[in-house]
Amino acid sequence: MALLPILRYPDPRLHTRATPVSLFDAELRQLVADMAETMYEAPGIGLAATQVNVHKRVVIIDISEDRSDLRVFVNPEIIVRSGEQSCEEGCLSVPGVYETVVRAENVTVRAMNERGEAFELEADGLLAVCIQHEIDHLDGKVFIEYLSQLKLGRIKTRLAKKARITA
Ligand code: GNR
Ligand code: NI
Repeated sequence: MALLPILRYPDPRLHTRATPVSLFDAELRQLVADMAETMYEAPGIGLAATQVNVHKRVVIIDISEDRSDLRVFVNPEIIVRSGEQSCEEGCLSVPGVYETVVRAENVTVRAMNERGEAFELEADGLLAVCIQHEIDHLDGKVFIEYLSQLKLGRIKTRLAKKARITA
């Protein structure tokens, strides 16, 4: 197991479009194990491989209170979406920034687990938000890019100042 470094916005590598997984091998299972360790340590409720600079379509999510319900989504695709919800989101790649994003309330996702077995899952609420947030990462999109140009500009300025202090 290993903790992986998490890319921070505005790292341009966060805008990479991840490629589908075709090999369900030991290397993939090691990636999932390392991502889980990294997510739990952060701590976060989701992590996309993009955030640890691996540009494969792999997402993990655990929204349970006691961190006992790890879900793995390889090559995830949203096949049905409906409704609308607003959620204050955060992101391990944009630490300290929390902003409301409007997304679908219900999604049906089709994916595979780390052994290559296909499944479908219907989700709502926070799980649905998280699935959409993570698949966005695989497509190179970070949640703050849904905000107005004005808000995004202010966040960029704030992050640049913080980066100068911590550098
Ligand atoms: O830990 C996380 N919390 C969170 C809260 C609201 C909406 C989405 C998220 S995902 C985030 C972890 C992360 O950055 N995943 O990409
Ligand atoms: Ni994120």
